[in-house]
Amino acid sequence: MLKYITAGESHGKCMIAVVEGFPAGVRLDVEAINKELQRRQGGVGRGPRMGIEKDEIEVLSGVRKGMTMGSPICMKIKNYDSSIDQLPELTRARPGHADLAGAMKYGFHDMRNVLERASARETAARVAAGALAKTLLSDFGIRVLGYVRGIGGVVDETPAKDPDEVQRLRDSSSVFCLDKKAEKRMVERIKEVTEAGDSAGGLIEVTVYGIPPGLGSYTQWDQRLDGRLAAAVMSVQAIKGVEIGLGFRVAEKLGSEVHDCIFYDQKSRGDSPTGGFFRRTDHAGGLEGGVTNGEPIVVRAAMKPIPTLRKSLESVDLTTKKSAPAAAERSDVCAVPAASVVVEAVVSFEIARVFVEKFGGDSIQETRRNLEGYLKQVRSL
Ligand code: EPS
Repeated sequence: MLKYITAGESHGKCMIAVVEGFPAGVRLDVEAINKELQRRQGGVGRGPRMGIEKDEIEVLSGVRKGMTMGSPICMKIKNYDSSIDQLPELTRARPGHADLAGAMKYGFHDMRNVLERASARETAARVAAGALAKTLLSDFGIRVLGYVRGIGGVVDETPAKDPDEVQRLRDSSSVFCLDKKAEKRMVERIKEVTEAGDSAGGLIEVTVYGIPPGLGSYTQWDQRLDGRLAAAVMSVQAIKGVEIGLGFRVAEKLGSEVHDCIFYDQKSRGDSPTGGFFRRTDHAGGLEGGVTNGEPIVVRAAMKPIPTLRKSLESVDLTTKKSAPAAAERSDVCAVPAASVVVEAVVSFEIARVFVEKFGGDSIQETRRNLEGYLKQVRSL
């Protein structure tokens, strides 16, 4: 089974991602992975730390002569700020951060022991694992694109139809959204929030293009792909809500407005991965019964504002038990653009996972053979 774990503290020596069960025979594209890591470091609203770090991977195992061998792939990202042992104690918990909950759980008095691992620095390792998964998916024509839909109440609902266009627009935006006017307003909003000593959250969307039907399963609760994707996305630091397709908007609409009518085109039967079946809308976000239906998967995530505020919130000092303003550490004001790269990465990994579960993943040749046989079966329905 394809899986990954991460290790490393925010100001420790490095971040690590170990990916297990990755097929043999894939060329490991270090440049493509580093490009994703650099994207994660960017976007308006990031704090001074990103000027210190230069995220790039060093591959420690699982690859020979540039090719994966089926063995665990260990990727290391060096931390340039590795001051963990010199940093002062943190005793004034930040509301919204893992500080207090973590201190109660582990019995720590110094909450730095919590924040070092709870920190979103860990997402650098997740992006490395997700970018690796994306190299596998791209071999099968599957594209995963994450972009920003909103920051601090400024919303961008530009349709995301064509993947080339989405990528072009996103990559030319300083906040990774699709509309120039919205970008300007989002940047202004981040500026206002920064001046006010506050922080801002936002909305992220990820679309998976070119996904074959039949991934995931309705036969058991933990095999439903919608649930698996929601868990993967919800596990990203600061994500408080996940939607698939219309998501929460289905609650106020009628059945005739929500469900995607089914059409069939005899002519495209031979070349479409769905054997000629298609939809004109994608309100289901590509998933029905927890199974892909061949339409693009659309996942949305709501990110809360960063808990570290220059204008500190009310809290309590763990040592004195007296009221005290929360600790104000160096931090980002808005990391929604960065989080869009992370959400894209975790969605990519989950899609790659379900893909090799269905088609086999000892080697890429095996995966390809099984996919081709399966698509033949779909076309003969
Ligand atoms: C974070 C606090 C900041 C962010 C960090 C997440 O770090 P520092 O305290 O070192 O300034 O920059 O994010 C990253 C380091 C990163 O790579 O994304 C936190 O407390 O969660």
